[in-house]
Amino acid sequence: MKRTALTIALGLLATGQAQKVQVPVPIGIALAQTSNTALLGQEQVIGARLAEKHINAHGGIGGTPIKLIFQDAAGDENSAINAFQNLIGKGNVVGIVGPTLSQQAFAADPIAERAKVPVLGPSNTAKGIPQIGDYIARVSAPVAVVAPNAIKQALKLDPKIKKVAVLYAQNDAFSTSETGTFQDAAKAQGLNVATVQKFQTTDTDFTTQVTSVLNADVDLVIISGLAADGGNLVKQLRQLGYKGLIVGGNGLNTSNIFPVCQKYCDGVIIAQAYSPAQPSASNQLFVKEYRAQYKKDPPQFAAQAYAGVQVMVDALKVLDRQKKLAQWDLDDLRAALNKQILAGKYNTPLGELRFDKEGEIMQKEFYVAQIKMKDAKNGTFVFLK
Ligand code: 1QQ
Repeated sequence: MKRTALTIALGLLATGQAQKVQVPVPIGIALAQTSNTALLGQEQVIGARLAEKHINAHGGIGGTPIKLIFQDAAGDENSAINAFQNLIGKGNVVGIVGPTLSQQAFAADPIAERAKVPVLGPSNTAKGIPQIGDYIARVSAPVAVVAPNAIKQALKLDPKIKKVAVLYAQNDAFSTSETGTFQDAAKAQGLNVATVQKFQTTDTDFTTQVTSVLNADVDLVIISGLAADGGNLVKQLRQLGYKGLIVGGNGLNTSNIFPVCQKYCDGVIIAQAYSPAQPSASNQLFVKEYRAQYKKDPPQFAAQAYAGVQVMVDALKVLDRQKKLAQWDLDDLRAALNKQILAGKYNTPLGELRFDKEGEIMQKEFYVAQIKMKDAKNGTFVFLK
């Protein structure tokens, strides 16, 4: 009895006083606000901010508002690690939505895992993300279930496609994962993968790769890279004379590539884990609020970031009903939140979703869109499916 009391007292001395959850409830957002990756991250920041605004306008969590704490995770591993460390140690966040790239998630998620802070990946689609640890889940469906849809649509548009060229950024974890899926899917569709070309996300000149593609005389090109490199590759393919269909992967999935490939973006086919036409009540509200502010339909990355914040808040609402959040010890709440995220079912702009026991998203609907350019600057994603 005495011994137990002493052990507890020593424990408290060692750890300091248990920290309570702050009000407004801090949720960490570690996204690419700068660097080339901000072409993708900007849309996520918009989605997260819209979620915060919507949630706080509707009573927050049982009357307690939330506060998103932003740390720029840029496009590299070290920035993501620093962002995570700041959010966990200084921001006292209950959980983190981020980072933008899988390449960064493999480096930064283990920091959260060790600190027992739940992470929801808003756009980490490489194979193996939820398996990083018990505290890691994602609202971004993996390449394995999203990417093959684009090839199927390409074949619907042009059933005569036989030969394919595949290109990917070899220094990026998502791109290497996605190209594996693309190559398997192409072969499963009976296509001949005539050439596989590598590049770096930092490359700006793709003459060598494009020359190989043209020599292989293919009728479909499939690209796994990020926005700036991917956009430039599309542009150079067209400028050097490639005429066939182009499938772009998730890294090209933003209207922010329009200034890069301009009129040459026209026709690029990209699979989607989100559609503005998704009929859920949650999505209709999201679309309305997004349109009111930005005068266009919301893109996938904004919808996924919105869903990430929403899932965290929905799970926090359940815990708040057990005991008001401000009365929880922060460590206890982080652990309980992680369990609750995995236990719940959520109505989000992505439709109804839940998680398997590893934190993998279970999502029902997927789509494919094709870029239609009006002129060199303005274009839209037209949904084919
Ligand atoms: C990943 C991705 C990126 C293209 C999202 C921005 O899917 O890194 O996993």
